[in-house]
Formats: sequence, C-alpha cells, structure tokens
Amino acid sequence: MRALFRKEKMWQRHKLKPRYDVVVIGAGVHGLSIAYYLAKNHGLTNVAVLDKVYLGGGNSGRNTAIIRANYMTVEGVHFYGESLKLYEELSKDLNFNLLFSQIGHLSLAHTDSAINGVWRRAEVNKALGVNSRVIWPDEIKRLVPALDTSDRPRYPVKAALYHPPGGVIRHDAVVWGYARGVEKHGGEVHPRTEVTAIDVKDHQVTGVRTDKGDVIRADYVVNATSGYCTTISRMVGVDLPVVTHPLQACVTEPLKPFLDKVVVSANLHVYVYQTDRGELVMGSEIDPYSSYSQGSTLETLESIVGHALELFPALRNVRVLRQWGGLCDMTPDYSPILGEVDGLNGFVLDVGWGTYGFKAGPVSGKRVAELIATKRTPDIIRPFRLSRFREDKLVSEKGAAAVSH
Ligand code: PYC
Repeated sequence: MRALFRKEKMWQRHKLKPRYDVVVIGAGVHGLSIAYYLAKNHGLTNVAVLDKVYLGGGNSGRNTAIIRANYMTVEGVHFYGESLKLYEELSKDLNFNLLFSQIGHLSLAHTDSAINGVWRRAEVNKALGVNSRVIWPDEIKRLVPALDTSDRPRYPVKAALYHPPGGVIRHDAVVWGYARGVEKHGGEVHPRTEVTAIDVKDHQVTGVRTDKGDVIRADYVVNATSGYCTTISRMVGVDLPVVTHPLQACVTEPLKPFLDKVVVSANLHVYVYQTDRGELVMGSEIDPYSSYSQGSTLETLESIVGHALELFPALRNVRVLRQWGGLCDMTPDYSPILGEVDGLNGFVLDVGWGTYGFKAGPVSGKRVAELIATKRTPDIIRPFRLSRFREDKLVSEKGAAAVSH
C-alpha cells in the first residue's frame, strides 16, 4: 500500500555550532528566505536561523496571506513586483505546492480623492510593468457580483484599482517550504532558541548569545524579526524609527463559493476574501495604539464586520469563527528598513515590515542574501536603507499599504 503520510522530515534538529558565517534572527518567511537564497544563490551554507518560538510563529503565520505588487512609489512597485514574480515561481523552485491562487485584487475607491489615488497607482504600476488598471462600477459588479455597488451605501463604490495577478498563498506552506529548502541546501534552522545578546567589538558584530547558554560567533547577524525588531536592534545600540501596533483579522464559517477576488476598502479600513475552503478572511487596519498584544478585541471585531457588511450586506447572518492579532512594526513612511547600519559592520536589517512583510519575503531574502554574499547593497533595496530617515529620502507608501492611510 502507498504510504499515506509524508515520512521525510522537513527540517532536522541540530546542535548549535560554535561558529557560523551568518546568524539570522527570526525564522519567519524573511529569515528563512535569506538563509535559503544565501545557500542556493551564493553557496553560503554555514548559516543558522534562530527563533525564540516555533517556525513561522510570528507574523508569517498571522498575516492574511495576500500577495500583490500594486504599490504607489516607483521604489515600492519595483520591489514588490520582483517579489510577486518570485512568488509565481516559488512552488516550482521549492518543489512544494504553496497553493498560490492569483484570483485578482481590487482596491475600491469611494471618493474623488481615492479615485485620484488609484489612478496614480495604476499609472505607476503600468509604467513599471505591473498589471493594474482602474475599473468602474459596471466591471466591478461583473467581477464581484455580491458587492453592493448601488448608491445606497454610506461610501458608494465609485471605481477600483484592479490588479489581476494579486491573490492569496498558503502562508504556512511558504514557511515550511523555505525551511525545507534551507535544510536541503545545508543550512540550519533552530526553533525555540532565543537570542539574548549580540556581541560587538570595535564596531564589528562578532556573534550572539542565546538562552541555550552558548556563545555563537558569526561574521554577520541579521535582524529579521517582526514585532521585536526594536528590541533586537537595541542589543547593538541601534534605535529604529519603528512603533509596534497590533493588526487583527478574523475568519467566518465556510460558505459556498461566491467571491473570487480580494476586495479592499481603505476608506472603510477593511478587506475581505474567500478561501478555497469557503471561509471569509477579513481584516482591518492597525489598532490605533501601540502594543505587543497578539490577542483580539471585540471593538476591532465589531469594526471589521460592520465595515465588511457595508460592502457585502448579504453576509449579515454569517458567523465569525476565529479572530487573531499580529504585530506590525510601523515606520514613518510605511516602507521597510533593509540593509546595513552605518558605523556597525556585520549587522543587517530586514525589519519595519508594518502590514506588508509577508508579500515581500522572497525579494527581501534574495536581495539581503546578495548584500551579504557580495558585500554590495543591491539597487532594489537601497531606497529602504535606515539612513533615509535622516537624509529625508522617505519612500511614502501610506496611500497603498494595506487598508491604512
Ligand atoms: O497589504 O495587502 C496588504 C495587507 C492586507 C492586510 C494587511 N496588509
């Protein structure tokens, strides 16, 4: 009889070695993809990825798995556009089915100024080869028949930015696929290994200490954490311009398939899509206060479902099954912080992921790995350097980052 269960272990338990070329802190999509591309693209395999909890136990398992590249700035569109392309090839690359459904993504515009915003995004997207266009209520209604496109709602739907390649992927599978890839190429993943200190000598990072009691030497230490990026960076005296906020989401009971697009309304601070299992995934913008809580609140649930009902009134009797929260490290311009820190060798940042980290996992991993292996910052991540905040060279994605504005 054919074996019904996968016998292969996707990653092994390893004993920590006294020295690695690279230690990555954070075994989410970002940390794992850095280790994967270091090994696969550059042959650097003496790499350990450490995490204080289980693999993908942070935001990689708490986001709502939306992939898109329809950003606002030239820098952002190039960057997320490359990530989308990597995601399109990732199941093949990792030889692991990530269930990527490119169902299409709609950002609704309910006001004249929102129409200007989506128009601008469509133009920047098209100019840079990302498939997006503005569509009007007739076409919106054809694509999403259940959406209330009448003139009755508080915020009538006037237009939308339609981004056909956007969609949804199985987020846990992305984590497991990368972890398996790291292992296959000779790297190591170490869940439940908390970094307690980072050693620095003469402006050079020399290694980390962990709760396992060992001193581990390393030439490079990468901060690829979410929620705790400021804590880790403070270990080497680097203060990040990051404020951490919770972001909550929920899923409903399964329904017959009726919605095959991701629908986002920035004005209503809500987004909705239906999974292959029939559940509706719904989320809101970040909670309006800073916190490290991953719990959920009734207040946010009421706001999510209230706003979702303004878009889809027919859902009024649907039951919510689960609700959860993740931690968003918000930067002032809603763009990430990537690269080295001036005056400190060997410390690399892959942080500040706000509400957009999951969709950027592959491109960040590939390009941060390239930075470490070649000792040169790739052009595509240079705009996201930490020093942009004092140089006044912000990359403002506020108008296109999730449901926030
Ligand atoms: O940027 O698509 C997005 C998103 C959805 C939820 C949080 N961020």
